[in-house]
Amino acid sequence: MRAQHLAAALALVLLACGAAGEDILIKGGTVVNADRQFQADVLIRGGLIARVGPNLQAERQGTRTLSAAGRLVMPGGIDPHTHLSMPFMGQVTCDDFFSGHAAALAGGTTMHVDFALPVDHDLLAGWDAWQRKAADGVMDYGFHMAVTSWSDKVAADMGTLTKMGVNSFKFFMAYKGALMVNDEQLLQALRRCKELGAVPQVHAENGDAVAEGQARVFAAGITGPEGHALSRPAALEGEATARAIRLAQFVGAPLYVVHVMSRDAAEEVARARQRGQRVVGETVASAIACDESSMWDADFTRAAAFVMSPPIRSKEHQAALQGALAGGLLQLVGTDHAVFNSSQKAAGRHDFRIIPNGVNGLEERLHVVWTELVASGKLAPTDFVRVTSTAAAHIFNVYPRKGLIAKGSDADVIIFDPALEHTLRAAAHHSALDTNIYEGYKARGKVLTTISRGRLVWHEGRLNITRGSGRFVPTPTHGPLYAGLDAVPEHSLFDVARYGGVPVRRAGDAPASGAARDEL
Ligand code: URQ
Ligand code: ZN
Ligand code: ZN
Repeated sequence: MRAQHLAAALALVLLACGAAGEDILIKGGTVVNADRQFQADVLIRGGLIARVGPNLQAERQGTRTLSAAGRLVMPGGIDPHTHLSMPFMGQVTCDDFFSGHAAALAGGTTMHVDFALPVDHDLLAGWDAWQRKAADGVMDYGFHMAVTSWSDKVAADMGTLTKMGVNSFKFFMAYKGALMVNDEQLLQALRRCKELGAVPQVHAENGDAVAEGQARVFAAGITGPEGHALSRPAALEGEATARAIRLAQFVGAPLYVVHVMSRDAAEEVARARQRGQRVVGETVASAIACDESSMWDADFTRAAAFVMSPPIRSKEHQAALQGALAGGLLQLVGTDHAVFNSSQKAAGRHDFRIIPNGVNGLEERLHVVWTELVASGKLAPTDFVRVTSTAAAHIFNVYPRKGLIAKGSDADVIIFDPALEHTLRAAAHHSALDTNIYEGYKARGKVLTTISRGRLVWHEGRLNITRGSGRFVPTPTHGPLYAGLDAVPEHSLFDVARYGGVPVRRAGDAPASGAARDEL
């Protein structure tokens, strides 16, 4: 449904039911949290979950009772990785906070964390710009901030932003000449994140090698979307992931690797976790459900729709990522929803290097993850909730307010029919995008009802949303990734104690205290 049609159609139902007025009672379902599933009813009041238990009765006049018999009642999805109204590669992603949220809610996602970009490398100007963009929103959202340069002001502004409710900062190791930072800047930024108790996130691809790969592939006369896949091999993602992980180890900071698209990167995350390093691996829906062959499609529009970075990989990588998720080596699934419509993508009709990078997924994520991983028996429903909601709530420190069906949590709840089959189509989606990389995808399991902050916003195939009813959710620093981390001695990597300690005392050396050593 095109944006103007969406706005017109939805405007009609605006105001239908905005604030969380009436009580909602969900009867007869199976509640699924990340730790267990159980038969229970759920009573919702004033935007919060008031009761969870057997045989609950309506307590007030006008209570809306919904049957969930034979269905699952789960926490609303949390998408940790989106780009709404983002200026990038000379274009602006065509989903704004209104259409993006509409898509999310129709797909059972009730909160997302969007990447704010600095304006002219100014983080606070970026924050202001993103707050303005979000004014059109209709659901809960948080912000990560990207850091694309380094200076004392950037370091200071990171501190300021943590006081305003941002606890995560992203660093691009690719997009040379645009967003990319070098290792020296990355080290400074990692150290600053540690000081602030903030989550450092990396886009891990070797930007210098990618630039060379692009030049070589284009020079070889390969100008189409398939060139995008060829020019950014998985080894360049593996290398940068390993490098970022080791630099985080050197600084003693946790690390969050966004959009893990390959076995190479997943193995680096797994290896770090195996040696006890606090590294989180986030993959995305397109990586576990799509494969690179689509970029070889003879239809440019279809092929270009799949162009994102790091690239969608082969079926082998897809299987490895599904296995890593099922085995707990990767912790959560986002979307990296960054949509450019076919005319925007056509800017790169004869040069894959300028096709704006990004794919859709906000509305499809839960359906795709359920179909690929739960319906196939690779993942239990409780783990589904963990990788699509609870893990993000934990990592970004908003649990148990978010990511849980329990008394006192925000009433972000979905009713899900695990067996209902349906086909994903652009014609039926709520994004402003005119294509859909999941066109024709046969999904198992469907979100029938979405409740956002106690408001019935998606039900029986209809959206009931109010423009401007979105809400910023601050994400406080010093979340679980930092719990107990201060017990690790500051200079743990510089093993100053070995061989009798340092500095070594030699004849003629001036007497010195250990103070400098302790600054290491
Ligand atoms: O790199 C990202 O995460 C942004 C720029 C979205 N685009 C993409 O291709 N991943
Ligand atoms: Zn990225
Ligand atoms: Zn992204």
